[in-house]
Amino acid sequence: MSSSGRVISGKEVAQHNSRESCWIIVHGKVYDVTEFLDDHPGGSKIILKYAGKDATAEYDPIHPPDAIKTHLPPEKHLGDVDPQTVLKVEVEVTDQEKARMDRIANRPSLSEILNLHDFEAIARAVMPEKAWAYYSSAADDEITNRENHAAYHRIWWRPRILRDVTHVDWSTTILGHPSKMPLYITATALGKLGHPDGELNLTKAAAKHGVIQMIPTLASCAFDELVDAAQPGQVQFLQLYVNKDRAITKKFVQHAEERGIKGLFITVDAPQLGRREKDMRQKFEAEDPAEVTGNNQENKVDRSQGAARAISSFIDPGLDWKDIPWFQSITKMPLILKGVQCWEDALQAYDLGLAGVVLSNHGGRQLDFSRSGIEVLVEVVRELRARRGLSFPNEKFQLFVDGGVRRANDVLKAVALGATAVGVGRPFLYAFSSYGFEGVDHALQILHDEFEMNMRLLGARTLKEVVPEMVDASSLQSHIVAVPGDRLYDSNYESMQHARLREV
Ligand code: PPY
Repeated sequence: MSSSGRVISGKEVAQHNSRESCWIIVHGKVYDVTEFLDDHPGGSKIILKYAGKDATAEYDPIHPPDAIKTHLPPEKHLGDVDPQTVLKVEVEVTDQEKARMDRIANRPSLSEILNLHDFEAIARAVMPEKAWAYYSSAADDEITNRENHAAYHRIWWRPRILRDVTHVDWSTTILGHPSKMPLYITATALGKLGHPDGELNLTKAAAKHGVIQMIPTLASCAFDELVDAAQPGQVQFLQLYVNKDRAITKKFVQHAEERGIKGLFITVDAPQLGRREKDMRQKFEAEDPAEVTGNNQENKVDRSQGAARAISSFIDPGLDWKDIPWFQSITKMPLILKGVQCWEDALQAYDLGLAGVVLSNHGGRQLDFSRSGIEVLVEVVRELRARRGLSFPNEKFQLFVDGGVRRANDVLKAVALGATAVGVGRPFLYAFSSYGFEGVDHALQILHDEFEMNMRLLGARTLKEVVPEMVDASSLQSHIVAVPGDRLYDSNYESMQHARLREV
């Protein structure tokens, strides 16, 4: 792509280190970003920090690999840098960073990690603060985020006894494709914030355990890299953020179909990004203190920008039901709406001939006080049965749930209530952020073991025997019942913080 194929010395690049002339190096290529500075969704300041230098390490986790190629005209691609001559960016290792390195060295061995909560506790201790803030943050007061998990506490089992459970099998099919468990790895953005291999960790672990990975639009790894890394026959889905420029979306969707993606999950709950204050505060506190004093409020700091908001401007808030036929005209992949939150919308999706819906509130990251997916599931099953005579799980119109799942026990409750499968997101992020591929591998093994035990204790030999009669969900819609607290979950929950006085 470099316009000239020219080799440029690091010394020459280093001279272009100002707002007037700003060159940066990413993956050995030199780019002139001077005219792009004010258009950068993350602000100009961060680019200027790397002006004249190699920005690869900062760039990688938060940009899709082809972002520069897409956004910078070819004439701004100046050529290749001579690797011998690149100035190393001196990164000061703070005491805080040293302490984090110590914590990484002192991680427990994987054999001491007994459940998915454990990964979260370790991830919180070892991840860079910004990355932790981005992954863990949720909307407003994070009520929905916590409710997603708490809702499972209002469902209790009615197990059956004296059934021969020597052999138990919790495998299933999702959109017609085999899955070893009734769960899939749902889409979560910016995997390289947590680990240098990003979403590749998930691709590899999904292959090993026979589960399906949903590739996110905003993966840190390139889409093709994730597809190329799949084993022959490995099934992958794609999550789609719809671009304001429909030509871009069309190209992406059709490319995905050509590459063998087996289901398109269109995100419908994020016309605007939710307000994730943990993420926002991180960014805010990382700014130059001189600019955020009470005396200098000329809005030099854009307080609205967490990591996520910075890159969300391409998403189309104009997406509408009337776009659905267009999607149906550009692809034969099954279409699923991800982020449905009431039966009326689920019914409309069914009537339009879609393949299913994900009952989800985006991990509590969008509208606070949205109900949990598992609560919405009950009303969707009830109304679609009453109005269209459907029974669930249903091959033709599949219901998925995500949010708050930490144990196979949670997953099986959703299956009993009619879900085909459940999406799990953050726990896998925490698993690879703390232990890379082996972490995700271990997380899936834990879930495997939990499924085996729970199936036996429930008296269910296959998922067909995990039926509505096996659960008491009569309190699910009541938001005030007292149940024992989940200490593991609660102790991982990091309270939001108020704004703080400056240190004097
Ligand atoms: C999220 O953060 O909740 C996402 O879905 C990913 C994302 C990241 C950045 C912009 C928009 C969405």
